[in-house]
Amino acid sequence: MKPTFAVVGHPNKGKSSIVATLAQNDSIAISAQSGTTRLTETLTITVGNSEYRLVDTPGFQRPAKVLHWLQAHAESADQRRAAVARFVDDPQCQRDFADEVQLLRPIMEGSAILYVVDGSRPYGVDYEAEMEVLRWTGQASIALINPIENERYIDAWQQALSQYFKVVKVFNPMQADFDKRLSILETFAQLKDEWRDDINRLLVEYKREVTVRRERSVLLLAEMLVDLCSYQVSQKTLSKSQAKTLQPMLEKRYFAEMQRRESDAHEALKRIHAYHHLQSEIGDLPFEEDLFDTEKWIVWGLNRTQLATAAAMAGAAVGAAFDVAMLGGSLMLGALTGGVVAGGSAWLGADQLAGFRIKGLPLGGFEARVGPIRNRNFPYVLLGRFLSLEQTLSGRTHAHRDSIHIGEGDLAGLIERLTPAQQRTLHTALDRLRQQRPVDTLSASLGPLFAAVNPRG
Ligand SMILES: Nc1nc2c(ncn2[C@@H]2O[C@H](COP(=O)(O)OP(=O)(O)OP(=O)(O)O)[C@@H](O)[C@H]2O)c(=O)[nH]1
Ligand SMILES: [Mg+2]
Repeated sequence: MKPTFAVVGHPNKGKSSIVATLAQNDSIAISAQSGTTRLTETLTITVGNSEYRLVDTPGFQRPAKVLHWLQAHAESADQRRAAVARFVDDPQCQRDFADEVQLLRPIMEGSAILYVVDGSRPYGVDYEAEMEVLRWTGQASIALINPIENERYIDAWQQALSQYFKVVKVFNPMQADFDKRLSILETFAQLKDEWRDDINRLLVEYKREVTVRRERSVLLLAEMLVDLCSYQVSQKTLSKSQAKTLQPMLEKRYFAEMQRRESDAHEALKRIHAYHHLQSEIGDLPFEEDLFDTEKWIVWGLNRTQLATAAAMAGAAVGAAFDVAMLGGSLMLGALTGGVVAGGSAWLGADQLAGFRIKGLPLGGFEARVGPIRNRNFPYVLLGRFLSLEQTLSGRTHAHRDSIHIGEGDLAGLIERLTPAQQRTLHTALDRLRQQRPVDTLSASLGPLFAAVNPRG
């Protein structure tokens, strides 16, 4: 049998939340309503070439009565496991104690027990009946204290639980980061000797998966940047005036398509992080409100000073706006004062944001064209928005059911965490993208940013 763990306990104590977090599965039913899980559900968690199973179960409803039934069917300790087996198979019990039958069956079939309690509520004797019932199964077990609201009663719980369970751990499914999830799995490896190798292999696979996910995310971001920085729409017309009238329509199409492509990339990033139901909301790419007001872009991208530094590091066309020599050895973003950079929107490329052009065609007729955006900040805006989502996703567990707002990140702060050489590579790559020049170091230059967002993966 593969390693299998049944998560059991009182109703509404975060059993399903723990399953969702460990399985990285955001489709498991979780709610504030007690009795949300009514039927046992077995999830197979595949990581690389390894797998294990988690069983989500309904909570104990009437443990004292169940214990009473069991006591009436076992005279001595050697008969206890058989009594639980009878209980699970008994049609009358299946009717009277549907939840307990559901939760005990997988345990009788070989699942180890993860017993969950709430560390923010006091311990009480009424828990003893369910712990006793679990003990009667004779199955390997550990206890998890979930500090739902606070950690006030953790000590009392630890005292009580250690009477029944060899291992007692605190585990908060809403906050568990990668390391915490891994350390819980390590604990599972102690439960049964026969599962140890499987679980150790799983731990290795988990670490490998982090690398794979990161590579996929970097590639996705690189593809989106190339796509959106080079995107253009065009239409042929017979006359020049006809081409002119097309401008608003083409721009609308252009911006809508850019928005859609960016959103597709964000959805793909969610899927890489194993989110399939997560709703997110982000401000539109600030295109249409006021095309010349690139100040709005600074929310996600860089401010003018930071852009100037970036341009200087990339060895870009800086002469018109300021003297490279003034930058001296300062490589850090924000080292300049805003006043250094004159030039304004022309330098930023803001005055031809959408780049509408009409071109005469060699064989007659005209072509109206919108795009690509040549604004210096544009790739940074896309980058900042994508990394902001990455940051939100990697700092979250699959036990949350609320939607997310992709807020302004701190792109400049992230870039500052890179080495000067990495910064230079990044700025050079993004500047080349903006200029429609080929970049073969794009993925390599983006990778370090993901490490800056999340050093542990
Ligand atoms: N703040 C906080 N809320 C939690 C935590 N764990 C669970 N919850 C919330 O507690 C409620 C119950 O969580 P579930 O995971 O559905 O609990 P359950 O034990 O599976 O409940 P049943 O299926 O009804 O037995 C949900 O509203 C969760 O969001 C936690 O660690 N912190
Ligand atoms: Mg549940």
